[in-house]
Amino acid sequence: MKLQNYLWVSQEVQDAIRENKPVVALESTIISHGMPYPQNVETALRVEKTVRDNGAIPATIAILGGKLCVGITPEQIEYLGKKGLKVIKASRRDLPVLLSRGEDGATTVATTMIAAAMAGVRIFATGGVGGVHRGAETTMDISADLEELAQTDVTVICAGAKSILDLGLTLEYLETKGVTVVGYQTEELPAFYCRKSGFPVDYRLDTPAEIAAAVLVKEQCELKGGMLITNPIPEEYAMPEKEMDECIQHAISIANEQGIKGKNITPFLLDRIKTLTDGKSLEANIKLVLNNAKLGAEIAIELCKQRG
Ligand code: PSU
Ligand code: MN
Repeated sequence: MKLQNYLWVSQEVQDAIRENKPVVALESTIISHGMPYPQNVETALRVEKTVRDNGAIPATIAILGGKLCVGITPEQIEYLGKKGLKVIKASRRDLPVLLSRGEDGATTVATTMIAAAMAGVRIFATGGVGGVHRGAETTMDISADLEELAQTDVTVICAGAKSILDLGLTLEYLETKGVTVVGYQTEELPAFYCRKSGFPVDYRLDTPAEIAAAVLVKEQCELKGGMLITNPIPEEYAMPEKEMDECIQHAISIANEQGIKGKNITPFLLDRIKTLTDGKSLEANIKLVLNNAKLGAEIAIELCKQRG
């Protein structure tokens, strides 16, 4: 199959998939564009360790030399982290040209899902997913992550969506596309830095086993598309809602003034929010990613058990 020309899967991940062992996919845009160096590399390695400590195998995904690589090395993580914003942030539309030219790219949620699905990895943990941006009724800025959730069979564990997005419209979009939004031990969609958003999720599920059971049904019925598991940031690391709202508003107005658009908007806002919160948002971001990695491992383990 020609696909093999464009897909590379580490031996460890290949063996795990064949033997029905738990694997958790991890993205690389969060490394290159989501956090500054060196915290980005430290976090990516800690996330991998968290997955392992909880009994699963991590598979960090990136595009290197024109291949979708599933299960990259710590050296490759360091390379992407150091290069930072100079790496191309690669969503679905970037794949044809990057792969044909043999280039590198950091995978977003969308492209990480694509590569994970190609490799047979069904569980993916990250920080936040893209969504419908505020003002999308005029800008049409809707992340390709949502379309990917509509069509690619990978379950994504995240801490909800940041209120740099229009959370209500994001939920409506997901509903239209048939994507189940689960709250892990919560009825309310978490808002990334904060545990609450005021918007209800579709279903509250309280254990990794219940989540795995739902994932398994999707697999067995061959229902296409992903599922979104939203996991609130641990109480002790959550940021005050009012302060966050103000920061986000402020960051968005700076972005508008400077005319930041398209794929640059999310990295720009993350960086601004970090400055406006004195680095506290970065600390919260790291903690919630680690928390998601743990839940991802637990769900992956349950899924393997239930597959039998
Ligand atoms: N949200 C975050 N951190 C991130 C991203 C989103 O808190 O790093 C990244 C993810 O890789 C996500 C992408 O898939 O941004 C969405 O970008 P866009 O809205 O341009 O599709
Ligand atoms: Mn966008």
